Amino acid sequence: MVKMRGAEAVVSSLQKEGIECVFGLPGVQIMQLYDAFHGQEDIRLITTRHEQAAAYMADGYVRTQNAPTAAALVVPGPGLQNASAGIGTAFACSSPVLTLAGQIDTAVIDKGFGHIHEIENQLDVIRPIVKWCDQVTLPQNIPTAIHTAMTEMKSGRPQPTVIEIPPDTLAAEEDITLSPPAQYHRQVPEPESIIKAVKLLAEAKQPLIWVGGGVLRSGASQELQQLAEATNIPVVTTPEGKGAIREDHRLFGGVGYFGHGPASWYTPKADVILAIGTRFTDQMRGLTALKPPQQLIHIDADAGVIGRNYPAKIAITADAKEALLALQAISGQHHWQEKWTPQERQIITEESDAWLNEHAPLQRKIIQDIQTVVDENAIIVPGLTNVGYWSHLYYKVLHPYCYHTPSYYGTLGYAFPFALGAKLAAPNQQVICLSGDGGFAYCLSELATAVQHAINVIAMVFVDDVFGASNVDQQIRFNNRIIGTELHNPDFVKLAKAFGARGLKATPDTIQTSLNEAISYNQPTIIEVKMPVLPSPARITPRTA
Ligand SMILES: Cc1ncc(C[n+]2csc(CCOP(=O)(O)OP(=O)(O)O)c2C)c(N)n1
Ligand SMILES: [Mg+2]
Repeated sequence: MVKMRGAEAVVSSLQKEGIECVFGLPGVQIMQLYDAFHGQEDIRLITTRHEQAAAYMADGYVRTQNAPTAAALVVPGPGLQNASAGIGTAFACSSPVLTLAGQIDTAVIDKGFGHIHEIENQLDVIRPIVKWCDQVTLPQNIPTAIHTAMTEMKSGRPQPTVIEIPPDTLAAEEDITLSPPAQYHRQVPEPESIIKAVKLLAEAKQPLIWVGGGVLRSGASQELQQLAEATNIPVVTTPEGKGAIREDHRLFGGVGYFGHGPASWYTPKADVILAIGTRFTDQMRGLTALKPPQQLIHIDADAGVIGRNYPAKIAITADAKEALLALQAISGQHHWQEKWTPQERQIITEESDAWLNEHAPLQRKIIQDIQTVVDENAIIVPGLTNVGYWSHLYYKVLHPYCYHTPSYYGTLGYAFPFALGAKLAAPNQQVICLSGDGGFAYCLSELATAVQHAINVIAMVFVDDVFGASNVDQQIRFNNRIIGTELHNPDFVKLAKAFGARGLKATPDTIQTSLNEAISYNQPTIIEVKMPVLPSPARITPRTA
């Protein structure tokens, strides 16, 4: 037990839990905490220009390291509400981000007196987008609260947590005992269901493994690859699952997105599908969606998502890594000849390639040009922009944690700040975000953060002078009645320079040269790419045969 201020207990607890970086924005109720970061060297404190960016950056850091090593720190009321788009994104993406939120003084919480940043029932505002949240009003309870938050994020499905602490609690000095760091708890599968699953797969005519982001969260890429190799079953992924298996692996089938991509050629042919860490969301519409009599073996850390969008013949609530190890352990009891002939797989590749080429040749060229220039382990953050959607289908991810989406949350504006968090987490890897002119503007003030802390991200900003996805929607569904989707843009190169960053102008034809130049700068850089307005995969009806 040591005498310390509540704020010091927070910082010491974060240090013990392995938090390396806190993204915050100061304000009166959290100044005690800001002060407690003074003079210590274990945790880096980065102040952002908007709380949404603090949450996105923490998420970028956490997902890149695949561990809860970053947190966000915000004032109550508007601060937490500003951060909520980022917390919600982390929730959708099963990302364990801790947010520390301020409160007003303990004596006046929920009284409605009108204190600065006051909001009644603050935790109710974020309850739908956190796994766990709590209020701490006694300094001696701070270590347990942080320990509980970290334990929640290291158990079952990892999702964000929030702790709110009033300023008087942060300021008060008490005898405080720190907690030991939280441990990972991985749920093991029930052996019976694993035996049944392996039998069903072995007897299948054309089995398929369908992989979502849960495999990456569980750190199970190697186990996935080993199971695929042991059973000769091809693997397809969601955009969130990209990188779970090398996309040049002989058993990689491709990605599915809104009923497009090679996965949509595989899935209808499969009779048994082993789905891991995924839940067949809306983005799996069209041919990619399962139909009876296809049989689903569904593995997820969250029992609640199993069978939600398609009934599971075999439901396995377990951590992906544990389940994959268990499947592999008994797979040797069966003989696994290749059920998909090389010719059949070749035809799928050719047909899906031809189909994609017909629908998005320019996007394909841009994405392949990016791929040609960047390192194999470059981190790509595709925003909600046309090239970003198509990169789900075209960009070949070769390593885990090198490709990050906002999943079904579809968070416009997350890409640039997320990329800044990713770069801080992996300073030796190239980090490139793909943003639209609309999306980039959400957090363009973070150019200042990038320059201030030398966070050398390359932001490719695709400029079509419209909120493209919505503009194309008006063209297609509303008979070209364009309203409210056109944008007035700054000169992004001058804008970058105004912040002290670098800027380059490019066209789809000069991507390779511009990107090479940007990489050579090793400074925060915007590449402004002039683009035509193009339809997204979501607006293209999936093929019907
Ligand atoms: C927070 C949020 N607000 C609104 C949307 C709806 N939305 C999705 S894409 C899009 C247009 C994006 O425009 P831009 O960033 O310029 O990319 P483009 O489609 O033009 O390539 C909008 C408004 C969203 N996904 N998220
Ligand atoms: Mg645009």
